[in-house]
Amino acid sequence: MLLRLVASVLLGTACLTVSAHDHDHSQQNGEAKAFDIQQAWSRAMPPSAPTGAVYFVLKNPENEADRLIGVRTERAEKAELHTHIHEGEIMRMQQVEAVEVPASGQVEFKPGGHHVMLFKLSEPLAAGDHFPLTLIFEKAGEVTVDVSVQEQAPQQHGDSHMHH
Ligand SMILES: [Cu+2]
Repeated sequence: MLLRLVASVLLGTACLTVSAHDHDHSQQNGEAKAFDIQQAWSRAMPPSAPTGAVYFVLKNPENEADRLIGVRTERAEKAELHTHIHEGEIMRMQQVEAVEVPASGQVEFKPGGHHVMLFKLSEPLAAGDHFPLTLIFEKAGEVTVDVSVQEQAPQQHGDSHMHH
């Protein structure tokens, strides 16, 4: 079961990489375009939980790779970029310094993969809440998104990988 999850996460990444290159946005102007951050959500947690996780989809409109190098939010004392790595059949979380977003590509932050980890929450993450999260990119600078706290992952268009 665990192996199946790992396999589907890897496949998911491969699919995204391929589909990102299907679109040919031949932009000629040199103006900076805003980073597109979609479906920012955080899983609702019991009031006793000291930590939380935030997920989203990063879409890079530029013909140049960028890197997400930091995060911060008023909702938590500390926010870190995390990913999951597998050691044999075990998956565990690890902090990463940066996450590369390919030129005209996208990176999905989702359960079992990349996520933003929140430590020392100022308030519990209750379903229906919203809070701002600022993402810091090496080239694009800072982008603040509204995170929606919900019980379930948002429905993703065309996502056929279901996890239980
Ligand atoms: Cu984590």
